[in-house]
Order: sequence, then C-alpha cells, then structure tokens
Amino acid sequence: MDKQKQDELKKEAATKAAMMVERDSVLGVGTGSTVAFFIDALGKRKEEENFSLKHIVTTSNRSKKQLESLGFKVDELSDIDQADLTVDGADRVDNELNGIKGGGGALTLEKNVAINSKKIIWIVDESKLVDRLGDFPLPVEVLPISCEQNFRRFQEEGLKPQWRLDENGNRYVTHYGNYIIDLAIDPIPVPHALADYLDHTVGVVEHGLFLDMCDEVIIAHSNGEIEEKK
Ligand code: ABF
Repeated sequence: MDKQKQDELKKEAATKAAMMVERDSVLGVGTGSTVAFFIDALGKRKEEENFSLKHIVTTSNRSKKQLESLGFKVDELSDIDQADLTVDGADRVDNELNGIKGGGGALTLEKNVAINSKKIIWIVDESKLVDRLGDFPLPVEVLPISCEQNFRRFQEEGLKPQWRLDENGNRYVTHYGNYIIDLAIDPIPVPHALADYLDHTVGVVEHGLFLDMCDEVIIAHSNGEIEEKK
C-alpha cells in the first residue's frame, strides 16, 4: 500500500474516532502518525464547534506539542484520576483486540495512560491486523543497570532480542532514561505467558504487549470501509 493511500486510511479512522469524543470529558491521547491525524481532527472540532475538554493527557511530547499548537491545554497523568476515553494507535492488533504497541518508544507512558482509562479505542489501518501477535518486534523497556543480563536472559529463552538503536546507531534512550530491547519473535506463541514472564523479570520496566485492555478498534480498510471492531 502506498504511503498516500495509507495516510488517507489513517485519517479516516482518526476522524471517526475524533467524532466519538464527548465534549467536556477527560481524554487520553496516544502517539504515532495515526494519532497525529486524530489530533488534527480534534483541532477541527475545536474550530467548528468550540469543542472543549475537561482534561487532556497524552503519551508523548510529540503529541503534547501538536495539541498545544492547536490551543489545547495538556495536563499530566498525575493531574487526573482516570481518562473517560483514551485514543491511541497500535503496531499490531489480533482478533481478540490484543495488541503490540511501543514501536515509537513511548510504551511505558502509553500503558500507564491506558491502565488509567475507562475506555480505550485504537485507530489503525488494515495493515496492522494480524491473526496472531507477532510480525512486529515486541518492545521491552529495560533499566540500564541490568540490561546486559536481561539481554542474555532473553537470548537464552529464545526470544531473539535486538537492541533498539537511535539514528546515530547508539542504543535508543527512552523518555525515562532506559533502553529498549526488541524481541523479534514471530508469532508470539502464548502472549499472556510472555507478558507474565516479562512482568516478573526484574529490570523490565514495561513491555509492548497490551492484552485485554482495548475496548474497540477502528479499522480503515483499503476498500474504503471503516470498521468498528469491539
Ligand atoms: C503508538 O502508536 C505506538 O504504540 C505505536 O508504535 C504507534 C503506531 O503508530 P502509527 O499510527 O504511526 O503506525 O501508540
């Protein structure tokens, strides 16, 4: 699929999601190119309907800057109790609405916003849909102090670890000063078992398996159909 076509699909899914946001609600806004279109659509609602929100929290500085450029005030997660709705992107989504997220490196804040949201909607184009999670390296955020040991541990477990590198070829450093190890396992045999293993591995800050969290996925298909999958 060419980029222009994919962008059109992303924009359609994003616009659909923006129309579902209730005014004066508490909104969580994710990260990524699809969410960037969602933010633009929120800005359009603000212009056309004088649309306002009680609070907005977001999962990256990139989204925060875009929201503020459109006149929205952005709060910290600690400023709210729960978001009424969080709209975010995803790297892969399976038939049970389980997902792999964190391709953009913001997985830790993304999961903290998600777990403190009453409802979660992901917006994707059809290229993100998979029958079984995999097909995309699973991000794992790790503390630097024990990252070498964890990298070796993941190797021994057959999880095919790779250091995420930045544009200079150095280890990518997250917003919180940690590294990311991407696990190139495809498919992930039992996502819940891997999530449990990573949740109990000392030195792992967070991972990109978002399981049993998403309430609805808005999917833009290449035939022009916008599917709402719950
Ligand atoms: C974000 O959405 C990340 O979890 C994920 O990497 C990204 C997908 O971005 P895009 O919409 O550009 O594919 O929430």
